[in-house]
Amino acid sequence: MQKSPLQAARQSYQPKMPVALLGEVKLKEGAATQSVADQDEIKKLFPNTYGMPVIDMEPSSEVVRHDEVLNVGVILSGGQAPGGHNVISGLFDALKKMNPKNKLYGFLGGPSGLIEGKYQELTAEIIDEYRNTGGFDIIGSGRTKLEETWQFDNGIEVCKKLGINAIVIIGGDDSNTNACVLAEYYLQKKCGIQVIGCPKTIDGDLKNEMIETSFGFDTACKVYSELIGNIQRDANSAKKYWHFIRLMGRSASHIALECALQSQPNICLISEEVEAKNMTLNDIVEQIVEVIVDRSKAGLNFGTILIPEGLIEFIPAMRVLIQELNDLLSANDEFASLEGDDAKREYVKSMLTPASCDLYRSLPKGIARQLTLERDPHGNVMVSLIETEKLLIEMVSKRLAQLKAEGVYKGKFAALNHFFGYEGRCAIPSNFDADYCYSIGQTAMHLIAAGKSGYMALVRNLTKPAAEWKAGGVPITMMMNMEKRNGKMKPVIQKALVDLNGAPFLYLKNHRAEWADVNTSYIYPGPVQYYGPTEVCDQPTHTLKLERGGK
Ligand code: FBP
Repeated sequence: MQKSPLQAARQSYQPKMPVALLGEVKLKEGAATQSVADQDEIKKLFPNTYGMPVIDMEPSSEVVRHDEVLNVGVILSGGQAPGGHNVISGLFDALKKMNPKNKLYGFLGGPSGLIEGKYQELTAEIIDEYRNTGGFDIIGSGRTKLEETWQFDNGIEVCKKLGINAIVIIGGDDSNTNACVLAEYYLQKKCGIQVIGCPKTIDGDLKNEMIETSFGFDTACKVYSELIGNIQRDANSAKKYWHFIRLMGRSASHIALECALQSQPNICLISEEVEAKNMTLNDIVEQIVEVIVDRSKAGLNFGTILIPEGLIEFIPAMRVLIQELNDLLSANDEFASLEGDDAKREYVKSMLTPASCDLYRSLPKGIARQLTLERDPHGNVMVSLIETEKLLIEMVSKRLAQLKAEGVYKGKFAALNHFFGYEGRCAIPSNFDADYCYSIGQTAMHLIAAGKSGYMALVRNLTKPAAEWKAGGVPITMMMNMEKRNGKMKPVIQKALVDLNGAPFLYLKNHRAEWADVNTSYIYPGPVQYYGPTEVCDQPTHTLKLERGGK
């Protein structure tokens, strides 16, 4: 593989690790745990993995021999996130250090690789090619949902054939839910296959009292913030466009919020606030228009607006519509068999409640169609395909034309739309993500060596230097609750949305009037830096720092 000078240099970067993982490790178990909600149901569904203790890892002076050969299978699941390759290299290094005869197998193309027996042994030569690189291309990823008994049983057969003792699933909330279901089944079957999860997702919504952040969020937000900063500098130079920038992140607005903290745009919408204030689409438009009109009075016909990709789901009336569409479209062969957009539109209109039907009809046809696109295998609306930024431009533009006719607005409105998502998901991991992921991989291996299953590898204390990070394990059942998916109640890991009482949102709330103002407050973060002073290269996100009491 040909490499750029930076790629070549990154290959020899040695990730920093918590002191506890540098030598021999001993595990310390805490008190029994319980799920975050719906304790009775979760306990009933997970009799073997419910209530397990949180685990802390500590340095040990006792040398442990690992004579027994351990084979591990690893799966990358869901959307790409910078650092996945480092989780695998951390896992590989710890596995080989324990016993060079141990083997690591990568299941190809996500969870389906396990079910279909598609795998590749990951050798030192392969791993070395991928150290500190972005992407999931070492083995590929996929979104197959592991939920059927035949899938689990196929997995047992494949693992038996390869002598695999443990599977590591690197994924987001849905994939780690899969990991837990699989762990439970394998314990119940007493088949001797452990399952460990690792917290991945750029969305930043896999976090809770134990998991401080998911990996990939740091790098992705830094990449988007660089781009937003560049756009802001262009806007401030040319002074002629309003930039409507939609940011990935699914339901949660963590990415938009973090990018706002890094770049200080004129407006940043937060879906969770929209819902809490029961705002309509028109309320959102009015909020944007107010800032545009005010700035135009000072001759400033330009600015930046950040829009979380999940916004539409948080507008209460829209949420009802989406819920109705989810229920209507799940496994609906009649809808699937209809030919052409018009027939589908008529069918949908005939099945919705009157209020949802009115709303559906009021939407531009393109957006209405995007709302009925196929859900992902976990039942989620694919919000990355809904062009909310274009919808807002259209509505804002109409409203400004009205205000112009009334003589209230005298400015000039020209808008450009952007969507940042795929640009950041496979970036070369920041030092933070490179270090964090490598440590997660090592931690996962220590959990396996200790015979644990149904745990997520845990690395915390992340605003401190890496040497002071703490490693351990958290039972996945501890993060679970019951939610409606594809029309049925299912046990799933509870997603973390933006906390409107949390320090990151309060920081935005306290500063946004100033950022919208005519005095430019833009920050231009510039590109991710890998080599140089710690304060430039090794900083965690503003979200993490604010949540942990600093900034
Ligand atoms: P994960 O939850 O799998 O990490 O998803 C990350 C994500 O990038 C979301 O932000 C986005 O909505 C989605 O994946 C896009 O999915 P796809 O890659 O299938 O287009």
